[in-house]
Amino acid sequence: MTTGEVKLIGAWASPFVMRPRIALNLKSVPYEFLQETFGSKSELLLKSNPAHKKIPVLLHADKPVCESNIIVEYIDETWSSSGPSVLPSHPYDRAMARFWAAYIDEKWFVSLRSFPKAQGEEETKAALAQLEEANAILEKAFIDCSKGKPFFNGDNIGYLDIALGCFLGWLRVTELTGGHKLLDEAKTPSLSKWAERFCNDPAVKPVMPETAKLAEFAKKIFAKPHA
Ligand SMILES: N[C@@H](CCC(=O)N[C@@H](CS)C(=O)NCC(=O)O)C(=O)O
Repeated sequence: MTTGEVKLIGAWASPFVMRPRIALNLKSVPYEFLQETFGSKSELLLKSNPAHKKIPVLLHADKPVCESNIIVEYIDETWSSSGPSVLPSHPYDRAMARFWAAYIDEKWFVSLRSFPKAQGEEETKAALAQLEEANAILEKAFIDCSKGKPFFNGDNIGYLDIALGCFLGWLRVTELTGGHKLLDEAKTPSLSKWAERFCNDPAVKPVMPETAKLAEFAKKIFAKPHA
């Protein structure tokens, strides 16, 4: 195992921060969790990620690595001999995992985020339809990638499981506050069962926020004018 002190700049409620936390758990890498305070940015964060000024940032022997999916890849490569592989071993499967991870951030998450912003019946219906379409696309991606196994990555959770699963806490909060089922077992049965398995994984459970706690936090941050 590569030595060097590992620190993670982040925040408990951030889905993007969950990604490296899960990867570090999978690889059994101990780390110091440096939590940012909501609404302000520490000097260390600004210095470590001057391009985006966003969390997460991994500090490995004081060298920063930014962008959650890039950090997950870095963790997989750096601690390659420890724990299961996070990225698939075949180049085609790796390309597919990266493709779908980009789809999740650029399309699926954008649809999820637009749901609470929708105003009135028409907009809510349109947002719901958009998210349902993205869910159906991911249901098919799950069937293709998992090849009958429990996770996108096969027998163990991996890159794509982490890329999507990190949003499940916020998805539940959005369901709770919006009063709509957003991951429907009748419409996306494989994805719904996968979500349950993912949340119960020992690498995920300790970092997945409780829905009630996250909902309370959401109330606080979205009540602020510029949240
Ligand atoms: N693409 C980035 C997104 C990171 C991100 O949006 N982080 C949020 C917290 S969940 C953040 O730092 N927001 C502060 C800001 O936008 O200034 C990644 O994957 O790491």
